[in-house]
Amino acid sequence: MTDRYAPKPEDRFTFGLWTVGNPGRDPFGPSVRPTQDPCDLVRKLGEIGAWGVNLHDNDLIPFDATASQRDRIVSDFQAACEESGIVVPMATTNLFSHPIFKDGAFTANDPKVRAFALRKTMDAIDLGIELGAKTYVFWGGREGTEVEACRDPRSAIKRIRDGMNFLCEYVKDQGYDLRFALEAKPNEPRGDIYLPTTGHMLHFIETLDHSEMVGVNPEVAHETMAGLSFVHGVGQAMEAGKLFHIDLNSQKIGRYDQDFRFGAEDPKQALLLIRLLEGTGGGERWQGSRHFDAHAHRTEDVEGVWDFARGCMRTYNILKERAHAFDADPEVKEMIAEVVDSTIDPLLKDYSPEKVEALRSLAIDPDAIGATGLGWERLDQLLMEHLLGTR
Ligand code: DIG
Ligand code: MN
Ligand code: MN
Repeated sequence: MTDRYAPKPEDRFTFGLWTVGNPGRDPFGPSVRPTQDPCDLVRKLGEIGAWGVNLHDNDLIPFDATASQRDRIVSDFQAACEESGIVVPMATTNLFSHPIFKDGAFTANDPKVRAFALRKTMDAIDLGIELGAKTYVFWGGREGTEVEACRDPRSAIKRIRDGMNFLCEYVKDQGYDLRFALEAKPNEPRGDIYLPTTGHMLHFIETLDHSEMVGVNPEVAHETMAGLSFVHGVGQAMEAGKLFHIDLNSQKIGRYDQDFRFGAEDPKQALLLIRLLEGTGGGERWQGSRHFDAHAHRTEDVEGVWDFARGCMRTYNILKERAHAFDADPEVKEMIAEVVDSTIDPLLKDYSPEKVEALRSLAIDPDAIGATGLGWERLDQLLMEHLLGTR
């Protein structure tokens, strides 16, 4: 019997090489799993039903590889992707591992570091294009401070803007079909990271020379670390037409960046997010990759990593079924139907002096309205019943 939750290509599930290849190292202990060959990872991703794989430049190409080594690695990787039916929708640059970036990449005080970051990113963009990527992520993991006096935060923002404007021009000059997606995180590995939330990124994007080619890559764990609603952040990005990519995982609030298996800690929030992405509650289905930027616990061996990967995709599809059922529920539809008032609605936008008069003459009884219950407790219980499979 076919498993209705099994991943299909049209689900567009993707994983980073760094996720399923995570060796289980953490700040308090060494790797617990062997380093995996990227081509083996791709073949296994194909086996378990993933659609695509994403990568940082150095997930595939060693930092000190020669040009000929690079070309052979790329050729072997492309062959593995081809034979596995795996695409590469997104690429990004590792601007956080090598010690040169220990005080930032685009924001570093040393112009030589900023120059090196630009050069490395251009090379990594070229690699992403060669592999077929259409989205390029920027996560500024080292763009931040512990010692705040080391640089003016205004200088840091200006340096990031200069770097983004330069790289947008590079992409346009090369004729690449590529969009940028900026990923926010409030802290870790730096004490404080610049542009810490998706909201900060959405504003920053509007200050760029080519803002039309730049969007956001919100991550569940990162917005949650900042104490924010991920659903609201994604909703704002979608409403602005700027949800260019998404990093799915799960997170307990008030912890380090846990990057747990999707839905593991927060199935209700995951269900509410899936309603947005799948459009069950309104709007179109979002067409981007369902990218899992997550990794297995350090307790796991290699087989446990693939249990983790299967779990990410399966949980998504189970919750997708619950989301469809919830938004098809007649009682839910009635409770959340848009309230339309043909007299008042036109008065609420598109100012005119006549509308001022009309608003002031409306008969509104604030006490009567204030005394009316909304019924959201019942609605939230219906969500829980669908989530728990009892309705
Ligand atoms: C961490 O959340 C970051 C890096 O793993 C990568 O640069 C980006 C792409 O998903 N997410
Ligand atoms: Mn991420
Ligand atoms: Mn993370």
